[in-house]
Amino acid sequence: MYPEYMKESLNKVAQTRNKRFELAKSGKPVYPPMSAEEREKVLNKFHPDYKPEARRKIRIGPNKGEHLTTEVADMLESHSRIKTELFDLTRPDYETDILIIGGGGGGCAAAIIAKQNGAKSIISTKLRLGDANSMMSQGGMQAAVKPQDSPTLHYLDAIGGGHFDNKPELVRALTEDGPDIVKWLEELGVVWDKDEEGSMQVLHGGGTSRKRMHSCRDYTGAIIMRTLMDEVRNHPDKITVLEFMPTVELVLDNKGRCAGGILYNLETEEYFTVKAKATIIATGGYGRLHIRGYDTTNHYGATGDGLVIAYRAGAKLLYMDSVQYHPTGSIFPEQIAGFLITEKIRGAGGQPVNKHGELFVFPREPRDVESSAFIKECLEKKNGIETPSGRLGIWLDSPLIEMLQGEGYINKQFPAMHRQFIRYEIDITKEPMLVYPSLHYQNGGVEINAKCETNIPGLYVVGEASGGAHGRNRLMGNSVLDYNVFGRRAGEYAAKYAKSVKLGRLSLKHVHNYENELKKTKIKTDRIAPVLLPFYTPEDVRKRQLTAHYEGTLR
Ligand code: MEZ
Repeated sequence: MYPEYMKESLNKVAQTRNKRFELAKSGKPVYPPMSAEEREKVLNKFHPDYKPEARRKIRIGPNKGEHLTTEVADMLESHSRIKTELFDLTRPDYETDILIIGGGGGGCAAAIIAKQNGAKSIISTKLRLGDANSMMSQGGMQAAVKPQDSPTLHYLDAIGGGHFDNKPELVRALTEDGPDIVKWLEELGVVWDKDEEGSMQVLHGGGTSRKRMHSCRDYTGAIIMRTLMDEVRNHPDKITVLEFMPTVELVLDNKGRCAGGILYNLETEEYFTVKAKATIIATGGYGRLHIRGYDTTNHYGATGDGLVIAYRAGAKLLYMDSVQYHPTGSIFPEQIAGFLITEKIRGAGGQPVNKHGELFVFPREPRDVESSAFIKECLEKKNGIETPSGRLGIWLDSPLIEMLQGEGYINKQFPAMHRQFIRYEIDITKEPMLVYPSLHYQNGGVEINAKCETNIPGLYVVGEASGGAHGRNRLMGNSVLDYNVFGRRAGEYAAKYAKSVKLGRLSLKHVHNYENELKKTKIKTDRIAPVLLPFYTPEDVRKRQLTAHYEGTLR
């Protein structure tokens, strides 16, 4: 229930609703989209990435000298969790064709396709299979399947949204594989939203020129993830899943090829060695680093682990200076601060309005621009709504959707969101939600090509852990597509590579060298990474993770 003092502002939103409804219904633009110059201006002044302290030079490793997001540079300039001299790599605990690091959508898609290509894999996952951002995506997946659309138009939208910084070959792979992914997922068991004639239901997202967002109500990620997990679990002879066993370092061979990893059992505190002909990193992003102190929409395990181990092994990173803030994270009730309020709400006609009930921005600008406009409205224009703890937010007018799409639409299309707010005595069919930008996505990552190969032979990266497909700003629904497209590609190419490679002597020399580089550069830090768990993990659990560096035992 909203506090009494918000009622005056809520009344203003209700008073302007009819007029906003008439305009939206007329088909005329409800608010003019910004020009390129206006976008640039609002980004420069208000986007968190553009603050001088948001980036700093990294002093070691393959990207040495480049400016990275400050928290990412701090995480990369860190000590390993392991003492390399303790490991006997001549007798690995496991041997397999492919080690897949990460049990989210990308990892599962890779394992399924690797199996079809005759390869056995081990999935090493920090939490349970499916505990990932893939499970949490709500609004949908972009793919150009309609007659008025095409992969070329999808390509142009993605490139424009990414500020023309995207790697063209990756955008091409993303958009051209899109229609196939819709079909593949449906064949595996995903039940897409369809209209009464049985055609795919599609909606707009921010920055899209055509409606191409495919959804499963507002739990698209959960449906896709569960389907992929079922498929993985159906093949225990070919896919082994090791839960609560994150990979904490990669292993290379004497020719610099990736040859597996060191896994750490979070429950028993034992280390295990895995020898693999090829390795795929699918560890997702870093939202739980809470860059610039922002709340996050991300899963508890999103601590950027894959970036650290790849970087220490010599993998080059791309666009690690760019963070995505989703415009509509929940800001009230404060128990769910940061939670995702899907962009599908705006795709269905929901509007962001200020404390006077005024629409102040085109509702579907690309995410970085929309977020910056919200921050400006709150901080510069002083038109935000204050929460009881002094945070500021913008109304997201959901009752307007019921007027535009018909009564019952919210309950049908957003059942999870509807229920979520009912718990706090807020009925979003009648009252708006209060939102503010929330850290949502890591735009950059390990540099890959369209086969998901990195600069380290035998190391493949997919999904949010990779960089380049989305340039410096991803559009909605392209990440669900991304982990499916590149997960499948990595599974195929890694399986083919695994058939021909003959590994040499295994080594952790790169970890040792990295420690030496820290010393030589006089970097003094007590940071240990991969981080594995966020900093607010309960003290007793956290302490165990930190001391594992010294106390972890070998099997
Ligand atoms: O692609 C996303 O980030 C997504 C689908 C999020 C959402 O707003 O629902």
